[in-house]
Amino acid sequence: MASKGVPCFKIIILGQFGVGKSSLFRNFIDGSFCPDADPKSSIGLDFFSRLFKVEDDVAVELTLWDTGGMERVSSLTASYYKGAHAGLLCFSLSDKGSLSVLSQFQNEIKMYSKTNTLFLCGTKCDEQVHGSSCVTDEDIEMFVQNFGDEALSGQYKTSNKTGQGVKEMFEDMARVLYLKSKGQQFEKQNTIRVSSAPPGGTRRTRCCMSRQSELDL
Ligand SMILES: Nc1nc2c(ncn2[C@@H]2O[C@H](COP(=O)(O)OP(=O)(O)OP(=O)(O)O)[C@@H](O)[C@H]2O)c(=O)[nH]1
Ligand SMILES: [Mg+2]
Repeated sequence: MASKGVPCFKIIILGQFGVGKSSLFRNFIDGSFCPDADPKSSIGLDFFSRLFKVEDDVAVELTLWDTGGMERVSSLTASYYKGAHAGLLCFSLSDKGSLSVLSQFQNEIKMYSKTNTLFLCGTKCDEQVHGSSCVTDEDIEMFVQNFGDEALSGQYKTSNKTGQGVKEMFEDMARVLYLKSKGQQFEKQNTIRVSSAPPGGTRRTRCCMSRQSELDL
């Protein structure tokens, strides 16, 4: 349920199949990770809201939407995009192809959501190894240049498995959306270059729980 008087922002997750969108969604809900997630098990839109503190006495509500794999059975419906304040473009750091396909979402999100706030998230940084299919910093730089640096309000590197960068990413997105909504300047975060090693070893791998969204928009 939307909290009274609290600024609310709808964020939609976009990206190729298997990059970890639903895992990120699950992480957002309760910090859990399911290594053997069956993508076929989640067909249908889902959303979940959480409060984030952005200033000493100010919190904002982020409502995160996951396609639940709907794009496999139909093109993403306009209702998914409708009213979104931001798009979270996800690619896997271990799959070059998943980065290049992201440009296709740029037009769709502009057309249906009328927002120009986009964030870029490289997932699976725990598995980034040096192989020809892995995404390098140069690949990302080139993508960002072609995409338009000004079009991105933040770039992050995360792992759903270890939890690296996930909490920080959502906190930063909340801050950016809040400042943007007030017409204020903000400093862009770019954690895309941080070391892929998790700071304190691996985090939890508490297994998946299926939780329905509590929000009734
Ligand atoms: N190593 C590693 N595996 C991950 C990570 N995130 C997701 N996975 C695995 O990647 C696979 C796909 O994850 P999903 O979250 O289902 O991906 P998705 O983007 O929602 O996939 P679709 O719904 O089919 O589009 C699962 O086996 C996850 O366990 C991560 O950060 N690290
Ligand atoms: Mg999914």
